[in-house]
Amino acid sequence: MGLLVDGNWQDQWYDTKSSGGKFVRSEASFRNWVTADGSAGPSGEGGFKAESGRYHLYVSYACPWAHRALIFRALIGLTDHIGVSVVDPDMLSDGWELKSAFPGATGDKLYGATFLREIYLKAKPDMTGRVTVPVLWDIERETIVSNESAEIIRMFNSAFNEVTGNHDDYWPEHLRAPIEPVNARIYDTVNNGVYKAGFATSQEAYDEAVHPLFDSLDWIEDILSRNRYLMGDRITEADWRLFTTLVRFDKVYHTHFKCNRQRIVDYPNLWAYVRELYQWPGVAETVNFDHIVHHYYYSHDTINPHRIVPITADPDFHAAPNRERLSAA
Ligand SMILES: N[C@@H](CCC(=O)N[C@@H](CS)C(=O)NCC(=O)O)C(=O)O
Repeated sequence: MGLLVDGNWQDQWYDTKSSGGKFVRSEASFRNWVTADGSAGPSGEGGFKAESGRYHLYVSYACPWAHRALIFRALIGLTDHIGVSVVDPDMLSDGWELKSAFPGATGDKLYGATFLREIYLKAKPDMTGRVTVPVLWDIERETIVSNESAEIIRMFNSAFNEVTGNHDDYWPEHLRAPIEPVNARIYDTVNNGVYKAGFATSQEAYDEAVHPLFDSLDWIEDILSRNRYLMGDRITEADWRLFTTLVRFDKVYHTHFKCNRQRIVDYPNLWAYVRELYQWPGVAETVNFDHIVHHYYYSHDTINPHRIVPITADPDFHAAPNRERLSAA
């Protein structure tokens, strides 16, 4: 695990000393947007027009942020238009590696690179920052469009409509304002909350993360006892953003990150909702539990120094969710 400093790799773990034992996630470095006509998006520069075959995704099946991008690629029908390279599940002293020995890992399909940092350095030779997945790569300009999953899924949601002919909308105009506070709470206390609990190096930092996490799961359980989806009858990006954390929860976060007040299977509505989303067409193919389990337990030796990859429970994600009753007729 490490990061790039002026284009050079430095092997170091997250610094929690300067933050009282708290894990603080860095901002993503590349924030351009693919748009239908190539005009600039809400941040970064223009020149990234939506075209079939022009873009490539670098992902880890283990990573919940990269998983969002894989899900949107599947939902929007982008699989024939945007290729994918899957990194090796283990993230060790060289960071993400593009090896293909682990089943499901593909190596680098574009350049045959060994490490993901080579892709970052191709985009920015003097790069300073973390080498994270997902990465949306522009094959034409040979640069990174974006490494921020929240923005990649919004590009996928609408920029490629003319390319795919798919107009499904998971960020509809009338829900954009009310989605924001839901996304913000879930990001802070759930998606990132599990990491803050897991990577905490002081009791205070752990307590500060784990209680809000379970308060939020209780809050979501209550919403889902009345609503089929977070925003009501309609599935939105808020649900997919939540799903990638929930689907990993019982196998990884519960044990490895000490988020163990309850499991997701202990919440009737959350558990049925995760199954419904898992069974959504195209989604199960984006979930690879071997990568998920191996990555976390093996990569984080600060938390699991002997790198023992445990057996994990096997909840039945294929059981019927029976949530139709919550939809308005
Ligand atoms: N803000 C980013 C976060 C991505 C992220 O932190 N990915 C993790 C994997 S789950 C990573 O690549 N970490 C490597 C590192 O921090 O060095 C996003 O949502 O796209």
